Amino acid sequence: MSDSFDVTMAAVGASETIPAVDSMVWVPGGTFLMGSDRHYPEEAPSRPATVGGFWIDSGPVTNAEFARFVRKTGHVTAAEIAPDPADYPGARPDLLVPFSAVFIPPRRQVSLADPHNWWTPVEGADWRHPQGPGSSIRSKPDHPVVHIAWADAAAYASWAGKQIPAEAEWELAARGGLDGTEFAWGDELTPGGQWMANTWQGEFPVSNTGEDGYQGTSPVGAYPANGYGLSDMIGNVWEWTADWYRGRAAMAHACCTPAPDRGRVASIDRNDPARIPRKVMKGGSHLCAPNYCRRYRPAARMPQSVDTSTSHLGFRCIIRPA
Ligand SMILES: [Ca+2]
Ligand SMILES: [Cu+2]
Repeated sequence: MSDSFDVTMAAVGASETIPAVDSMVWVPGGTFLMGSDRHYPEEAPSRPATVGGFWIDSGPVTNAEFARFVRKTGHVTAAEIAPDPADYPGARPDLLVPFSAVFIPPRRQVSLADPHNWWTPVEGADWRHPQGPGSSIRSKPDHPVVHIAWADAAAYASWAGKQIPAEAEWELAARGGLDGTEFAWGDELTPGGQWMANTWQGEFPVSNTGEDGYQGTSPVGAYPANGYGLSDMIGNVWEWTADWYRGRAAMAHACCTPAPDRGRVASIDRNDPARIPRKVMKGGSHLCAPNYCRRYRPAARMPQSVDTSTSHLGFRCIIRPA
């Protein structure tokens, strides 16, 4: 991608701060069919959307890339900071500690109606300790960074001279040039029996067979790239987009997400959590399972509170031409 490299440099003019800029890919703009009428209500209606062309990271930001950002800037992520009581009226003080939401599989089958059955707020879980204290990313430099709240993704993007994609940009990129198909690679989940993305096989949330090769996150690029040469748009980790979530109030059912947001966890009354605005996240994750959450598709979308970080949510960046 040598020409995108050159133009990218001209567009931002700060080459030494851009990690892995040569791994960005040009996505031609155009009009495409966004959303789907065949799945969950929050994806409907399908409608034409038009976006301009842009460069996009060929994969989600990895642990190694995020580590470089933290080394250079001293950035401290939201998951490492105790929530400010002023932001969470009615919160129990003992719950206002640094934490992040970790997927912990229940030992027995549980009600699928309550995501608290598998999302656990873990004190000390953060991007360096994805499963909590004692865990590490030492063997995962090429895995997508996780436990990233909106502000962390935005800070990284701004440091890199990039932006977080709008939902329409993200979805156009994910479709890889295939307009109107179910998946990023066509209309079959496993063409020729091949797994095309890191999702969940088995009965969520108890049995994770790892038939696709990975039970948790996977190295970026472990699965075939889409038609634009983009890796892991689908599965592995959800990705932040810049759009505020405006959808129907009720979704089809709770998915593998939303993870409990900080306000909801900390609030004494779970029905009256702190009102934290929500952004759209896209792509599904390694937790999306056919029996529960078929969100391993470009059209799929979920709201996520901006203050919330989880073990299956990361991000990638774009650059819009000047
Ligand atoms: Ca998997
Ligand atoms: Cu899911």
